[in-house]
Amino acid sequence: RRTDRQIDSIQTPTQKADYHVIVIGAGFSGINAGIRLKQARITDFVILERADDVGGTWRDNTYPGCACDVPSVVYSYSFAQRPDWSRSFAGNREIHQYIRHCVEKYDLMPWLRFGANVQQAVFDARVGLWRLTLEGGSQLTARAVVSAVGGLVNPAYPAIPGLETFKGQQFHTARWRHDVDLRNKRVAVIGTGASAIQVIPAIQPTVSQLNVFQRTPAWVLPKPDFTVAARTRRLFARLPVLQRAVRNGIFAASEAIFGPLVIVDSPASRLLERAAGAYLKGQIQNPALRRKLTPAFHIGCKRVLLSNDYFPALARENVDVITDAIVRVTPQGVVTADGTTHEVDVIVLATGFRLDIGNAPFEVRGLEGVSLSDAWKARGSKAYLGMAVSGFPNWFLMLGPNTGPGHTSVLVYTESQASYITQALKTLFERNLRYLNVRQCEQDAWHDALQARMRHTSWTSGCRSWYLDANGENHALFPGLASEYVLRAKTFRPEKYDFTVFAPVTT
Ligand code: N01
Repeated sequence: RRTDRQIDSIQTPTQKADYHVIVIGAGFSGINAGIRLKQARITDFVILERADDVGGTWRDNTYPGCACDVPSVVYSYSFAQRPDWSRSFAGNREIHQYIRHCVEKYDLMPWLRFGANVQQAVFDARVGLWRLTLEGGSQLTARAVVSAVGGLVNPAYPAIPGLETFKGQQFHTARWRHDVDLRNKRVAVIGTGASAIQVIPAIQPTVSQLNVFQRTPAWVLPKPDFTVAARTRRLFARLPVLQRAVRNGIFAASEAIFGPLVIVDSPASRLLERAAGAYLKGQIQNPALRRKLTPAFHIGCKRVLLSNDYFPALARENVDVITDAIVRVTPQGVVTADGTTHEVDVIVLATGFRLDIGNAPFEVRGLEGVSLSDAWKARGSKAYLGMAVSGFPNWFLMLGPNTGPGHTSVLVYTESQASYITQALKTLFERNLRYLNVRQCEQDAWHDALQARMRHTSWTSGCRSWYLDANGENHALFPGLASEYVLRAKTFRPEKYDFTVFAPVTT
């Protein structure tokens, strides 16, 4: 048995063309997959990243105030705890640094290929190989692909008439323009979701006027965010078991407190709704503003937001919360349904992302040339355990359909998936199979059971959110506790798959 040090010393040239495994994406999921593959001694792999750095969403989102709304000890790999988080809820820079630190710690750099933008992936069933084409024309092959491309990557730009005619600066929160000086500017923020509630308090003291365009108010709860004392950090460094206990405690609490939010109108969710209502009342004294900020849907239907400084920022004199619908944008500003033109210098689009759960932003063709997008358009986004799609052998998704968390850390899911996929790949290679193709009946049974449960969840209880597709179906989140998912995906069960062994190739 080789030691970790020996495994780490195996170097893989990233410029070669043929691999056992190609991982696409170097965010939290892809890096997790890389670490697991090395630990399983599957070293003939590469992680392709279209950008020039690791970090995924934590590389791309750099807006002022950007931080995680999940506690740092849970929003980090369970196997790579960092004892010295500066805050209980880390900011984006610290999380990005953490991902880079993990790349160093697990010596993944030699396995990373940057600027590698996949354009197409086609399965060649005859030889059991995925053939990938990169931007620029390079061709790569792999026996298996782990698609870790992320779900909330591509900004959603609103279709507001005249937006392009605006003469000031405009940009999306996920593409923050740090060269635009907001000091003493009149700024419009469109949207009041998780990104907006972090940006608004961060820029409010700087700008002269802030117009917040709110279409739907969100339920907000206080965030137990604090600086971690140096003494606590030293204690965690000396006693990792203590930090693990804290982590497990927070995870269990999030399952217990927020998990019942999954079930529509449960006693626990009614209690939380009352707590959020009381919090709003305590924070906003002005009754008219409070009315504007009171949601008209059950808590949990949209993401519950955590913030200590959002409501106080909205109550400041230089902030207006505008609830009249936006009808168009002119060169001068934003026009609302009441006929007012709100003149501004800068428009910040905090309008969220185009959900691409599990679907790669490039063409994927499986058995008989079927395209993944077409298959999902025709039959809905289905994947067994959110990872394996029938007809797309040896193609594994991370954070695929219905494996997003509604209430806890997404990393609980990615860790579980990295482990499952590694088990599947070991089976593939050790038995020298041509391919593993999940059985259609298993995929359908998994999907149908989840969708049946989905009907009783808060997410389908009558609000608009990015969780729902055009048909009102939720293919984004897992309708249960994270611990249930972890249990279900714990062991790779070959009987769920059709095996195809290598047969002599006839020409
Ligand atoms: O995006 P959102 P987000 N006119 O879709 C409004 C993760 N995240 O970037 O609610 C006017 O939630 C839209 O209005 P409505 C997290 O998973 C995590 O804020 O649809 N308004 C809404 O208010 C989160 O859930 C962290 O009526 C328009 C807002 O824009 C996900 O990312 C931090 C509009 C979009 O809200 C997305 O969050 C940040 C239009 N045409 C984000 N179009 C963490 O801390 C949209 N809106 C981990």
